[in-house]
Amino acid sequence: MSDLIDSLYRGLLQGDRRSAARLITMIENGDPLSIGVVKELHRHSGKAQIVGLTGLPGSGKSTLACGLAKKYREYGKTVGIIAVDPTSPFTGGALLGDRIRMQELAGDPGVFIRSMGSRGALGGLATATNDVINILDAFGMDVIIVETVGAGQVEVEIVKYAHTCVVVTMPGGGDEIQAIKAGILEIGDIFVVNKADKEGSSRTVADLEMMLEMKPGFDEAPWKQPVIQTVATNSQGIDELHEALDNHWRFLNETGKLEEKTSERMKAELIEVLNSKVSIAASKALSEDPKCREVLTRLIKREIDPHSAADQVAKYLIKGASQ
Ligand SMILES: Nc1nc2c(ncn2[C@@H]2O[C@H](COP(=O)(O)OP(=O)(O)OP(=O)(O)O)[C@@H](O)[C@H]2O)c(=O)[nH]1
Ligand SMILES: [Mg+2]
Repeated sequence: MSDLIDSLYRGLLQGDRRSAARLITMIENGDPLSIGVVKELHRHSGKAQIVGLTGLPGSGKSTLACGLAKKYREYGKTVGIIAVDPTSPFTGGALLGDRIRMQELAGDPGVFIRSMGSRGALGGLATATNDVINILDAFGMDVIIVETVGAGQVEVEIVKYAHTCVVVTMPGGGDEIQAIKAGILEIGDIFVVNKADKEGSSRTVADLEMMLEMKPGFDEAPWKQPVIQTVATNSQGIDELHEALDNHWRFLNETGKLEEKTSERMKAELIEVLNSKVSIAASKALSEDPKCREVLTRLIKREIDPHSAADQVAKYLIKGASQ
């Protein structure tokens, strides 16, 4: 191990926040050295409860994350919050609003907050987020909340494999519900209707409950997804949300589902890393390896189709990797 890696590794395990922050920045910037530390830290992770928090833009996810963090602190638990924003650059003002809002938690050594964008990360945002989750886990955070806007595939993918996925919506006609129905209804373990101070909140709750009950297999399902009303700005409903999260964690532990979830999570993480490695290796081979270039040339001349070409390139890659 290089000196830098060694000192970051030790620092992080000893609870040094600066080491954690520096390492996360290295990951964000795609610094290959960071992978060395991530590898070493892996065996120290696997203890945290990972909570995904996703839903409509502006529905109050960050405010809820702060409220939850405060609640967990009352119970003596340490909390990491990762706010993933694929559109924002890494450095500078990523989620400035969140930062200001989260400032009141900032002085607490039991809370670690980070915003992440996608620029520079090796292997994409999902892989970088997984690395940061593992780092905060090894750093000793009991609960790690990962906030993403549930708008795109990547963001949904990131929280899909959390131990508990919380889907946040807010009152306002039926459109919001339609929007979440598309994909994230499937992944929610707990639903939150935030901004319950606004008109139409009970209606939104009723719509959601009806939608959940209509899902095939609802009656036999061992976990019934609760729908919780909150007003994040004045901490209303945070107790209930905290309790629902604890209940779900207990449910996972008592039914053996935790192992199932964890293996799904690790598999998804492995596939993410494999995808990016294969894609990097394939791009490199297609520009450097004469045999792969030949395949590409034949593809361009339409002597071969893309599927067969991919099979051939994959064969060369596997041969190369096993040598
Ligand atoms: N009236 C009301 N406003 C709220 C409530 N919760 C949050 N807000 C406000 O809604 C706005 C958005 O809140 P955020 O917590 O940033 O929402 P978000 O879902 O994290 O937003 P993005 O990350 O941008 O998708 C802020 O101005 C909050 O103060 C609530 O319960 N009631
Ligand atoms: Mg936010």
